[in-house]
Amino acid sequence: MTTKKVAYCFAPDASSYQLSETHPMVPERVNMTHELVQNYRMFPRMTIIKPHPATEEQLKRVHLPGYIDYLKKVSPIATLGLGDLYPCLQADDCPMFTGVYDYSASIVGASIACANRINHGRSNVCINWAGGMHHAKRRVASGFCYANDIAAAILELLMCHRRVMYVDIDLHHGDGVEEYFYNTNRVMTLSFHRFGNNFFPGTGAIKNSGVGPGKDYAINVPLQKGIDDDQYIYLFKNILNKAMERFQPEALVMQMGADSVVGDLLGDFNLTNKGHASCLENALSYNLPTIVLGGGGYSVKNVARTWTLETATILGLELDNQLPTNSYFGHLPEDSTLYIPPVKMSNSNTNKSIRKVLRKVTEILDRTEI
Ligand code: ZL4
Ligand code: CA
Ligand code: ZN
Repeated sequence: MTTKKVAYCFAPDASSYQLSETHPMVPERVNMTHELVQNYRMFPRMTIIKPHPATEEQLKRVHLPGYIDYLKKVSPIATLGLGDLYPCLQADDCPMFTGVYDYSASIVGASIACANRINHGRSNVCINWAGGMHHAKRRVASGFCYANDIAAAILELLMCHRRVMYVDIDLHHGDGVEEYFYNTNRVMTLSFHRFGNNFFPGTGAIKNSGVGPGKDYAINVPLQKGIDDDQYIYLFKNILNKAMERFQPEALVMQMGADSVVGDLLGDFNLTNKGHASCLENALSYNLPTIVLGGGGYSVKNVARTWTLETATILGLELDNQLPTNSYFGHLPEDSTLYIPPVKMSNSNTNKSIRKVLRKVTEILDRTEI
């Protein structure tokens, strides 16, 4: 593998907030990742960037002005976990909290900074682990996401790139990003997700594949609980390969939500962090300018393990399974290692159902034209 010029965007302010005392989304997981990446001695191998928060004007490119004005107005006075009565914010999932505007602006600012590095050719790969807020919509917060940093970064990339590929391996459907680009053929969205039985957000059926000029440019891969590394990687490689062949993108955005890894508090996949990282490795092998973003992930130590491993994957490094000394992990044996093994659990995906999904998705991609 040729070594890539890698930039690592880190906005300390994005990870210092709490959505509520008991919310499963814990921004601190990005600090945990940061410390592991540092203690594995990866910082000297990348350009470390401290991004600026997005401006109001930048936020309003992807959101309704009134929604951004509201976030800004309520932000300083909102109490932790209270004041979630506004219809733009969906109660328990997206509570109003002190600093919600600054939190959102710093995440979006970091993803835009990644896009700018790519646009100027200063980096081949740019990382923002605080990013990946794929559910946020133009006029509403959804699923723990207040501002859509991904749409903002893609818009920025579109200024310098004819076609942008978006790949989302978060456990959940990337509905927000899909919606922004549903009717354009300049962005292909490809999401792998848990689907069915009203699993959040409920969208992402194979047949919903875009409209107008965007028809056959929104690709959805619905999966069931218990999917293992072999099945997931098989689908990922085959579908991405076909999508790349048909779409010929000039830039790539990866949403690396770690709630698709085994043991997640809100998830029930059986994907190891090595399996998750091998999807990234495969995507990077296309040698496109790439933005790598975070996303979901609710068993926080596993999130830090996964994104640390993936930072190393981007750098082409092999990491020791023994975690370096750090302030978050204790000394128990199960707390001291990097790699997350699979568990014994029922798998509702059969090899037959996996082949069927591949066949149906391939039928759509066979119609995609550039
Ligand atoms: C919680 O414990 O399925 C929120 C959310 C807050 C703290 C205390 C309040 C308890 C699980 C989830 C009541 C919680 C009720 N607290 C939440 C339809 C729902 C309405 C809200 O990874 N209730 C909504 C959103 C999903 C729904 C997933 C994934 C984001 C991403 C990218 C977003 N919403 C049912 C749930 C808790 C909570 C415990 C929760 N919410 C689990 N799944 C959801 O894709 C970042
Ligand atoms: Ca997904
Ligand atoms: Zn998720």
